[in-house]
Amino acid sequence: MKDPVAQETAPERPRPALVLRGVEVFDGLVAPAEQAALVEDLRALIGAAPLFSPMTPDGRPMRVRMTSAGRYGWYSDRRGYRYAPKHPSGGDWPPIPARVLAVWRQVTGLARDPDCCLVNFYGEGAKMGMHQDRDEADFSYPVVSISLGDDALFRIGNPTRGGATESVWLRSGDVLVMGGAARLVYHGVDRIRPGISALLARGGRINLTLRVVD
Ligand SMILES: O=C(O)CCC(=O)C(=O)O
Repeated sequence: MKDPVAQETAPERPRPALVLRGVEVFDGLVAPAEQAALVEDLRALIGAAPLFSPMTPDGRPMRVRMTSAGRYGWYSDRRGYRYAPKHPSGGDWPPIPARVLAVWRQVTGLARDPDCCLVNFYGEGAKMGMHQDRDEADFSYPVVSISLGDDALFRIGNPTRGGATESVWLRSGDVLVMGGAARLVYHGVDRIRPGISALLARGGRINLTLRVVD
């Protein structure tokens, strides 16, 4: 028998504005005032766990600067890509801000919270090559990504490398979910459109990527 109270109180999952190759895009899900509050949360987060430029396993510095929050942070050096329990300075990663967790819960409806919030900072000229997110133990959990600041041209490919791709411009406040059959699609950021947004005082783009790790 249906529980009428549960029906009335269950939060409604928003509808994506666009589904591209199974990747859901929620346009402007984070309202401007909430984006500004998130930037304040991130200012404190980056104060506690400063941005750094990881090395790729073949020894090149990544163009995107990064830090993380949560039980794990994402890290890369000559030893490869992996999750690390500590910031490279040796300190703990700060907790994931409540406002960020609220977005995860809204779009996933999951009781399980993410273990890692990767913070990617894109200055002018920064980009991220096509890759799969596959360092996590259980691919049944989606990946959720929040865009803040300047626009980014996000490219979506296939579950295997190569083949045709399609792109979408992500704007400040957009939220993207890669789940189900789209959990392992190759994706990347070709470029940002600098100076489009006034959200970040010195310009640029911040992307928050949320994942369940283990
Ligand atoms: O910046 C983005 O929108 C994507 C980030 C991403 O793909 C990643 O961190 O793995």
